[in-house]
Amino acid sequence: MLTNTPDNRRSKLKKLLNLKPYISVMEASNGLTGLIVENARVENEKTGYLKEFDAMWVSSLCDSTFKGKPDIELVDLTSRINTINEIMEVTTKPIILDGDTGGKVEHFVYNVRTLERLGVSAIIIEDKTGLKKNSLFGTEVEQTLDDPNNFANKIRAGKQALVTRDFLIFARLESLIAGKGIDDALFRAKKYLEAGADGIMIHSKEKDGSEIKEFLKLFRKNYPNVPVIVVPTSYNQFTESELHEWGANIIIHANHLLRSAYPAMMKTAKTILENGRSKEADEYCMPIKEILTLIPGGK
Ligand code: SPV
Ligand code: MG
Repeated sequence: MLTNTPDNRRSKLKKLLNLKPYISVMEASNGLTGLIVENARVENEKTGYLKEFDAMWVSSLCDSTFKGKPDIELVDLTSRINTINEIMEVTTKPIILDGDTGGKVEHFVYNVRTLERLGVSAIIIEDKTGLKKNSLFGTEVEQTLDDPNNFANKIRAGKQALVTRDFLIFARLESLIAGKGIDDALFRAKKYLEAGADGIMIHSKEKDGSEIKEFLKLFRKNYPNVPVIVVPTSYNQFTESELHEWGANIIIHANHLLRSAYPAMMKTAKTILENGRSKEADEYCMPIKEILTLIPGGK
């Protein structure tokens, strides 16, 4: 039986940030992937230390893609909350929501309170405006940055609307994604932190990680203790501990369950089509007995 209240769950992220040098976060997009993030555990052969994920990332890319929709803020908050509730029903780890641009400030102040009440621990909003396009397109598509003062006001209003001290609002800097450079990102980070952001996320699609490393070096000179999130999808040759040495303390693996599930499912579908039966696909599938008992309580 899960014993978790919204208060209890919400406060877990802040506690973890105080306890651990860095935290490892994994995409969860529905009940089943939530269970994977909740339960996956590996043992270090030398130390015997068990490693598991600390928290869950409810990605806009993955939540949209699992619904067969593009990542353009088309899946509305009601639907995103259904996903969150589905995950919350069966798991206990803290949840960080990808809040896209956060929408209109007049809506944002309501939405943060709804999320806070549900027991979500944090929202990350990005400083873009207009029709949001996924950051990993970089400058291949139009990426318009919001006016820094507008975005700072959104953060300030969001923080003022909250009831508890446990719900965190992170400002996601899209300067590098939009090709505006490190100085622009540093300038904006200062503004957003002054407006009350609890931390920042710095994003990049460059493969060598050098602009992230440089940003963190400069940022940490002035802000040694502010939580900093990175999403090393493009520069995933670096380990969590290396990224932590650079200055990051929340590392999000943003889409890897979706990206591993899709090719596996397509392969099975094509194998059945090619053979007119499912026998040849057996080797790609878990035994039926195992799936029946994967979720306890079904028997
Ligand atoms: C997401 O997972 O939806 C994100 C991260 O926003 S990224 O796709 O890298 O922009
Ligand atoms: Mg997103």
